[in-house]
Amino acid sequence: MAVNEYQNIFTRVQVTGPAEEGIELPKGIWERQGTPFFSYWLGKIGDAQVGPFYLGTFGLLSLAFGLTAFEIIGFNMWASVNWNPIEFVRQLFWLALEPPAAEHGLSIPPLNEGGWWLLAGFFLTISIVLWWFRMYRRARQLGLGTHTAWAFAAAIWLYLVLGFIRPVLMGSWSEAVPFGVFPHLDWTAAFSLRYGNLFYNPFHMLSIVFLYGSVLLFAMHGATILATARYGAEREIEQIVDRGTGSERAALFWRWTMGFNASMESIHRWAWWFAVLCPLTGGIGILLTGTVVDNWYLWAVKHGVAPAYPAMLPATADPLMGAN
Ligand code: 07D
Repeated sequence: MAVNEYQNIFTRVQVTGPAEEGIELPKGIWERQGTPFFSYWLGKIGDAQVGPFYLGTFGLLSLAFGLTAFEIIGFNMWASVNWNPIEFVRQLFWLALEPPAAEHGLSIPPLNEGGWWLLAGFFLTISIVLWWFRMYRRARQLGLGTHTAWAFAAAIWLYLVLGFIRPVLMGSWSEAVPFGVFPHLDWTAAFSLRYGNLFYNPFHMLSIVFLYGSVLLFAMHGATILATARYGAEREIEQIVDRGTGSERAALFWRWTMGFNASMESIHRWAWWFAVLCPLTGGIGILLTGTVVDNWYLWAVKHGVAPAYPAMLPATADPLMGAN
């Protein structure tokens, strides 16, 4: 094979044959749904076989609750432009379903004053939690470990801190994130400004380390396996114990480049931990904000992380001093 024949960026191999139905399911009320078919273009980025699909009770309920949340959010946004379909599409990215105002605290407000937000959040949370159970149960049913479900749980932790746990600790739903594309970004920027710049929050720092670290590890591992796929290294797991394989060349490449190499097993544990620690540390950072630390910049100055602004201006009198 010429050297450049297997410089694969897109998938070059598509297996065709009878559709694979998967292992037997234990007797239950649900069957796998849908007749499998093959797609050439999906085969370029993944498996060409589409279906069958397992819906199940948790899947069905999760989709139903998720759709309800989606509809509540969508209809509220549409109502906010007087049901004008053109404006709805034109302004879609700017439209929001906002949480209740601060004066409502943690009470249940009227629907149009944040009640819809509370309801949408409630349904969305049920939907996400049901989807978690679906992941867990599908993994168990196939005899897998439950690593995917626990990684998803780490993301759900951050989601719950942002939308539920921290607002409850702060005593107000108004602390939570609005639904909406740009509005949730505005919230993010405003949150950082309100609490003295999130860059100085050490858990935000850690979360970024794991975010960027995940990207780096994914790029290194993906590139390594593509580069050694010509020697069959995508059969990584079988090759863990073998010498003289594609996987061994992959390991040697890194040992020669940086002196140390992950093993074919450990690289996946590196990837899992980096990905999981991103929202885990992030959630801790958000939980501390406003509850334990009110201003991350002043916190950072106090702990010698950031320099204080130099006193450039003459001292000013506080207008409130001596007011009483
Ligand atoms: C958000 C939660 C889990 C999601 C789940 C899915 C649905 C589907 C659909 C109804 C991702 C739920 C499902 C929603 C519903 C329908 C149709 C996971 C999430 C379960 N930051 N920042 C992080 C960087 C700045 C700020 C994390 C970089 C500024 C705030 C991450 C920079 C300001 C928060 C990160 C930067 C600021 C964060 C997110 C650079 C102002 C958070 C990790 C280079 C803009 C969050 C501790 C993640 C956090 C967060 C990166 C800058 C504010 C590491 C690279 C200074 C308020 N920032 N950030 O996995 O955890 O998210 O902070 O400038 O809350 Mg930041």
